[in-house]
Amino acid sequence: MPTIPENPVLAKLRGGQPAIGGWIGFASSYVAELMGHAGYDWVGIDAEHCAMNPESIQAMIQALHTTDTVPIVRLPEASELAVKRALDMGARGIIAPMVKTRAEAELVAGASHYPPDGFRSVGSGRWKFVFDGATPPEVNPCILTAVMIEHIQAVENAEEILSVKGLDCYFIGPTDLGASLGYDSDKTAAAIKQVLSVGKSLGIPAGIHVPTGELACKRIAEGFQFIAVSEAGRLAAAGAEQDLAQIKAR
Ligand code: 3PY
Ligand code: MG
Repeated sequence: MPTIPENPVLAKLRGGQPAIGGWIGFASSYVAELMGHAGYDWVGIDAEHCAMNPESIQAMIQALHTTDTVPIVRLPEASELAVKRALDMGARGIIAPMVKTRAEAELVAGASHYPPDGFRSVGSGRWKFVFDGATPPEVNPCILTAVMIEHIQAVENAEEILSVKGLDCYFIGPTDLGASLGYDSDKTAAAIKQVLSVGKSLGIPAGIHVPTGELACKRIAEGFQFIAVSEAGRLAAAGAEQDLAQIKAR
């Protein structure tokens, strides 16, 4: 029997613990390597909003594979092709953006699991290096499948979406959610609370993107587990601004 590497992020989520992610919004295998060595549980490679081609996504996944950090790709869109490509490149999880309906959630869950659990197509890709010797069905429980809740329509359909079999957690996008609510922060906070409560009743781990470590701590206290903090480019800019401010103030 092959030994399938456990997905440590899934182990944490299933054990009720937080799994803290970094986030990278530009193509750089070096930065992926740096973020992995920083010690995050997982790193989100953002293929939705950023200039990334398949080769750069694969190189970032390979760089993360030199560390214990789990590579997770935020897909450009919630489609079967996007799921298949990211997973065949060696990602051990996917985050599907802007899922608003149960049908979309079912598509994502089905596309990320091989038969008999889903309809993921069997290709070779980087399989040998990620799940050496495993059969397709053995791989299924090692893949993290997350849908984003980031539109008021998704909040309204939260129960239907979050009860889809094969989803391991959900990930709230507070910025897009706010945009769908007229940028009203009170309404956005209420919508986040509502999703958290639906998710809790269904027993599915909650995720969210936050700008700072301080806010990550607050969200953990509220019950969130799958948390991405800031973004690598923003962290670099903040460090540069802080240094320059100190020098200018001398
Ligand atoms: C959002 O806040 O809309 C996001 O997509 C965060 O990743
Ligand atoms: Mg978004």
